[in-house]
Amino acid sequence: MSFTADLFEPADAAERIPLAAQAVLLRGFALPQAEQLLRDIARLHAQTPPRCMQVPGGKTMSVGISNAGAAGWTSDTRGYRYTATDPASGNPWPALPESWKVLAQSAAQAAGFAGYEPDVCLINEYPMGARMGLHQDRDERDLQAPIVSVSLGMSATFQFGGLRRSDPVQRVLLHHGDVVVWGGADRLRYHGVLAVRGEPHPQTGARRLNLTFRKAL
Ligand code: MD3
Ligand code: FE
Repeated sequence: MSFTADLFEPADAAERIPLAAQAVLLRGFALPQAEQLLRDIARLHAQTPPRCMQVPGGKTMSVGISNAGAAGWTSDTRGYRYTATDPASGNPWPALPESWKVLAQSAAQAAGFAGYEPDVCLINEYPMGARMGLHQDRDERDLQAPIVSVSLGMSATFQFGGLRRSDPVQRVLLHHGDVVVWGGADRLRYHGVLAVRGEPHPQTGARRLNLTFRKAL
């Protein structure tokens, strides 16, 4: 390949790191949009602030969750569900910004999933020390459609295992601007995030933010 061809390589041909048969890490894929995404998140958080939700066991999550889209993921002591409004305020969740949908669709396309139509985006906020225990995402109606995850701010160690909680886990460090796409059988892998630690990030301070796009309805 010539020198000029290298310089003008399309961004989505950048770094593709396979994690599993149908899961791929697109290193830095969202970097060009990162500052705009952070401005959008601040605007959405002003309408529906992130909240540490209770879970059926009675514990409270350390991750603050908000949502954008036609529905949002919520939890309380009675269980998990998607709701059209934020139970804390009664307000509808803000619309999924069109530019976010385009980003999720182009990442899905780059990972080999054509025709992706996400309708929901969870906005997870991890203050320093927050973590997410191993779990499966199975509250969505369509478990075939991929999940697209965008990491922003502080880096974190992502953990993914197999289809059983007891399966061995692999660890991968996710950085600002990284995108991961999970589809097919890999969509139901157990996964989680280790406690966020280290230096604050210049653009988010002592926080990590994560967007997960789903086709939930
Ligand atoms: C692998 N969020 O919101 S995103 C979640 O970084 C969640 O906030 C994590 O797990 C976060 O449910 C991880 C990456 C991710 C999302 C969904 C998956 C990985 C996945 C579904 C199946 C397998
Ligand atoms: Fe998850």
